[in-house]
Amino acid sequence: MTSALIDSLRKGNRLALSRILSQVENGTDAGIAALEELFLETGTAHKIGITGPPGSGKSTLVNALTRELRRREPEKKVAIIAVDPSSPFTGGAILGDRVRMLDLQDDKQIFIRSMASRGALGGLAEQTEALSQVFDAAGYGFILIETVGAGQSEVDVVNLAHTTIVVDAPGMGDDIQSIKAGILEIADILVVNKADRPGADQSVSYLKNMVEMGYARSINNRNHHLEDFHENPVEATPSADWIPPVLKTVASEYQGITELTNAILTHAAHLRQSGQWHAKDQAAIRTNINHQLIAGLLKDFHQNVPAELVDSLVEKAQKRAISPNAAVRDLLAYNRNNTVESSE
Ligand SMILES: Nc1nc2c(ncn2[C@@H]2O[C@H](COP(=O)(O)OP(=O)(O)O)[C@@H](O)[C@H]2O)c(=O)[nH]1
Ligand SMILES: [Mg+2]
Repeated sequence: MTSALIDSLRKGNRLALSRILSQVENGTDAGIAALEELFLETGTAHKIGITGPPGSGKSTLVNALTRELRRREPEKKVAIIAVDPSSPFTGGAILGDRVRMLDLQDDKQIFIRSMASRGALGGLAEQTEALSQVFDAAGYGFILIETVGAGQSEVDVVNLAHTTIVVDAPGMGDDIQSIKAGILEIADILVVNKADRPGADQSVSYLKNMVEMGYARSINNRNHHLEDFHENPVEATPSADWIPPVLKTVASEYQGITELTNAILTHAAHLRQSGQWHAKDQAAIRTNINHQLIAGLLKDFHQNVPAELVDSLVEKAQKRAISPNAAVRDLLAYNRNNTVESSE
């Protein structure tokens, strides 16, 4: 049954796609099986993360960008994943998003999916990555991921993207302070949206300064590691050879969208030429495997080691009779000596 569903997805059936996305999101057996099969057909989509403070205009920008990407590369389908962990609405999207996204709904080569839950696949990043893989296998050439730039989980989400766009707007509270330093560092493209508002030019120069400072820093780091840079060009090439452009947009008026699209497509070409596309893909896969490995090892561990033993060592450590470090050593030794042999 699932296999028929997967075939429908391959043929472009939107209902099948929607059902598989739900299965994957809910972590059902069918969803996990589908993902295993579909992963082998992934690797072509350009994943683009859009992050920034609430109200900076991310959804409006995604809307405009989607239209422009469809116009520029009509053979490519566009998927939008709206990640909003704080949204109380089932399905994630706030009403404003839904309304604005309406003008995209006539185009059957565009698919919008909201995600509010952390779901069965662990963190938000894992969940987003799993949905991206389904879209990728379903032949979506661009996957736009909108997330509120609030914390580590959002950084994790956009780290899985090939291109990260950080959006800010002038006059938002303490202005640029609203962008967290950690978020700035992961930006491939910076956008000052709402450029129709006063203060846009100051925001642009501030961000340009930040970029220059960051660029100088990474150049220093690169010289520091010149040896491994030579030994392993792909792994060690920092993105220092890409200077994040700072662009102005008025998303609600479709202004600056052509330039932003140019920057996105140029960044993709840069990633491919420099070998970083390959490196990013590999890093994302490694992260994915590591996460699953940790979960699997822990599960094995708890099957091998009685909970009472763990409890008794916790108590000993609490009495300061042993250190946590010694407790772990004992537990790992027990696990090693009592591992149930897998039948070959
Ligand atoms: N003046 C102005 N308003 C904008 C612009 N872009 C978006 N908006 C408005 O800003 C509000 C928040 O936009 P939204 O896309 O929902 O922001 P998000 O929370 O970052 O997704 C909405 O009322 C938009 O219509 C812009 O370039 N200029
Ligand atoms: Mg939004």
